[in-house]
Amino acid sequence: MKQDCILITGANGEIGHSLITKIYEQGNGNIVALDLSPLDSCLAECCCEFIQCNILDEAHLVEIFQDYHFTSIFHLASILSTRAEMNPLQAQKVNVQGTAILLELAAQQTLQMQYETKFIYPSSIAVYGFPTPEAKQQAGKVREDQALSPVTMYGINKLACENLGAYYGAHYRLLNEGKQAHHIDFRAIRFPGLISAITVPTGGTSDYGPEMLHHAAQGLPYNCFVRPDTRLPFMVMPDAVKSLLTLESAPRESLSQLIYNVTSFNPSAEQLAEITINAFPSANIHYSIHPARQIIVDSWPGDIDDSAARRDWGWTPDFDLEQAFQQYLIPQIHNRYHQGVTTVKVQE
Ligand code: AKB
Repeated sequence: MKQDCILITGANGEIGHSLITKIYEQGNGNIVALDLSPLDSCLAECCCEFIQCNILDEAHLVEIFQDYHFTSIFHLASILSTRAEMNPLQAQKVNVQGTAILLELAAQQTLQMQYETKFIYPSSIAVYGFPTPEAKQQAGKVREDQALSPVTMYGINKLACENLGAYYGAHYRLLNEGKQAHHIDFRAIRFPGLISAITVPTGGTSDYGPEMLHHAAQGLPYNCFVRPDTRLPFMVMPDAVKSLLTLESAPRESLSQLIYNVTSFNPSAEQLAEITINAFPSANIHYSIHPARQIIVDSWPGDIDDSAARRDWGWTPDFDLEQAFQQYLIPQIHNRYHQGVTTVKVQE
């Protein structure tokens, strides 16, 4: 009899850190964590097994699925937007091929166990694409079905994986009889930029938000790579984890779609700098615009409409802009650096 477990890929990444900790705190230690690099020591006690594995190593993944029955899969492993532009082909392999392999294994498992495996997928605002800052400005809050013309490899990959997930959820092996039995329960969230007190991202393009704050807290100067008026939706990590777990536990009948926007607040880079300087008055923030990264954020929406998530599964963030900084980010970041705790720099 196989053990029932939750599978988390990309376990060492930003979302992985907080998601694993939260699931463990809720009393579930049956987590199988997967990552390319060795698991961060602080996460080891939260998992029943850590497996160092490349998401493209299909044979290894098949073996893993032989040992466990995964009730839910949180597929977090991916190469973020800035890094993906540096090696688009590799990004396409990891982001799309890696997801396709995992979806296929989830479908096979569903067939064997006669239990619809839940596949929870973090997508991104990168699936949207506006040709100019003016078009972005005019669009206002963007719904899930609007402006789906991404300009980055990462955005294209995320959109492709949403479609793959929808395929495995509803149409997989159209020509097979009894195809119903193969279908997985695919659910995706389009995340805005994420800010954590515990980890600092690398390889993304919304990274200027968290980088600015963490640099200031450590007394380091920061050169923001986007214009002061640049606006993106953001969310703090506890709300990101809350959204994943709430969507995972929502009854299937209440979900009218497979892919949902979620958001909390959408400050300009200048507003983020002001809040940071108020919290850390010696902060030394300047602007040194990176033209290509500016094009990427200019193509992403300034705000997104998350009313479908609010309606269907009761989504509501715990932190607005003020609460995010005053109740979570500033106190926790301040304490961590004062106690000499090193913040974990993660790839994605
Ligand atoms: C990135 O900047 O690539 C990510 C994202 C917005 O998905 N943080």
